Amino acid sequence: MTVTPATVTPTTDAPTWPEEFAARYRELGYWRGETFGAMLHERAAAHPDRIAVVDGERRWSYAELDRRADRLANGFAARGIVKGDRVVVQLPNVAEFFEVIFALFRIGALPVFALPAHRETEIRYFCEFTEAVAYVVPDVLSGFDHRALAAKVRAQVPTLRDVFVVGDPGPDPAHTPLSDVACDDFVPYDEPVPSDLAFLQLSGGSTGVPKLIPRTHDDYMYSLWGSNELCAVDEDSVFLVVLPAAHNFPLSSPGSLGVLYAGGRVVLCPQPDPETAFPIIERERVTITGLVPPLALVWTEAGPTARYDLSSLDVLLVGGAKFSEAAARRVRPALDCTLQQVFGMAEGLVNYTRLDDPVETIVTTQGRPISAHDEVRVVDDEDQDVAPGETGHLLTRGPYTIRGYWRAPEHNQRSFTEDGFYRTGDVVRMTPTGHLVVEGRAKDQINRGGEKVAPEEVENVILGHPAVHDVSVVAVPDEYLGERTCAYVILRADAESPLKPVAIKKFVRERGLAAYKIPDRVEFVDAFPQTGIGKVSKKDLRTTAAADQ
Ligand code: OOB
Repeated sequence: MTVTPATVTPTTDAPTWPEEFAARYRELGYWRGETFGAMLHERAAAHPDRIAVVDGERRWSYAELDRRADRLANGFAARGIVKGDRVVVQLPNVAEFFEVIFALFRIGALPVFALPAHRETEIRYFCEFTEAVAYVVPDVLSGFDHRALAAKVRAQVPTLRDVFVVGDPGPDPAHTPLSDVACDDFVPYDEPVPSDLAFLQLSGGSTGVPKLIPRTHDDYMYSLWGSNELCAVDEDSVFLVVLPAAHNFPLSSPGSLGVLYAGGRVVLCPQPDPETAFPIIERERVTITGLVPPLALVWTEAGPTARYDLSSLDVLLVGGAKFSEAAARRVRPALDCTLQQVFGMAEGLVNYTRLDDPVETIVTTQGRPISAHDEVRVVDDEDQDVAPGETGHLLTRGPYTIRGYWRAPEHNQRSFTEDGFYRTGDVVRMTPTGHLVVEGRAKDQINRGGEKVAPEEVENVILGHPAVHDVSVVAVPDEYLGERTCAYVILRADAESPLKPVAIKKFVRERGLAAYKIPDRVEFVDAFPQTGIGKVSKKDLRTTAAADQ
């Protein structure tokens, strides 16, 4: 009997690559037909004793990680979690993060990658929207009790059957310690195929609620080994996870998953400050890591006087937000390593400066795409290509860029062209060598040092305040973070005055929004500047906000 190779698994949840593109990406060897579950099995078979994950004093070999993922996969399957189910995973940089996601990958359930900073509003939305069957949390993190949050969300979301806690599950009988889930007996499950979805990543977002990004085993795996080639990652690489492990940058550019693909070692860093990270770099002989620009600034300041041996560090990736040329120039003198700028997005496209690019290119551009088959267009407002070197909107499609968000058909019409290009919302220009320089942004998003804030999401929360008539949230330039947030608020005529800015901040916090979304500044105004057609002019508000600093 001949078995036809699996094509792209059709799903009604999200548009996928047309078959001719999928066939091309396979023929070109980009999609190798691997799944994450099988990949880890293979690495464990090839080099069982090599260390895969280091978390403090814990050192898991590839065999150990593989065994743990297997046992947990059995446990999840025994609890009725099946292929295609969604599981919200909100874990900090701990070894269990990998155990959990590989177990889910194995049974084909989709991790939904929440960040540790997310609070009730976001988590409830992820659980409700994805109809998640389980939620994986730490016990207490930075003084915040995630079990209490889980109990609240579980009471509100009927699909949510299980809460798994890494650490102490607390008194709630509905919470199961993760350590009790694993089981040795094989429980049969339906395994995913390479064209299946592997997980849902979060978009930075420019809308009222974050969009979910469906990534397949095939496409994501390509972004990993494609990145590995450009970042010189191999089995001797030691990657330090400094940023939150679930974010696309530290996960895949080349990130922890890229390094595991290569058979290297992943070291978890619990906090991003130099006092925490530098001794770990020394002890573990870390060779490569990734930072957002504000952290890169802190590290370069601390580097020259550090009491630790950082000489093992070869490559420092910086991305997530624009890294200024002046700061970029300081990296090598301060840390004695090669800077690699990375301009990526959870939707797909990732650009890197090449390790052997001239220094001027490394410090003045945000790199060029991973793949010769990443199609990149720079267009004007009418989607017409601009002249070479001119600035315009970046559109892209390719072997690891999604063709649509998950369950968002209307939004997809706006975010993708008819022929499948993703509208990144970034304003760029391309140099003669094909490198991109990020010049700005057309999307209504604030980039707070790499953390993305959708003004509309914050505005919707503030509008819920009984004293607020209207609100507009904009970016204010900031030397350290690049941008901070400022909320302009018009109070109701009958509002009890005076209301203090702190009352608005407190309200946003109490509504359960991640701390990085709480406005840094709140200004009360009588009216908003308007555009010619009577819409709020965010451009004018941004100018006012910048001038008023
Ligand atoms: C990364 O991913 P997201 O999904 O959090 O954010 C993507 C957006 C981009 O569209 C762009 O607006 C901005 O973040 N961005 C940059 C940048 N890197 C990302 N803007 C200017 N310069 C850069 N170097 O942020 C992300 C994903 C994978 C790798 C690296 C970053």
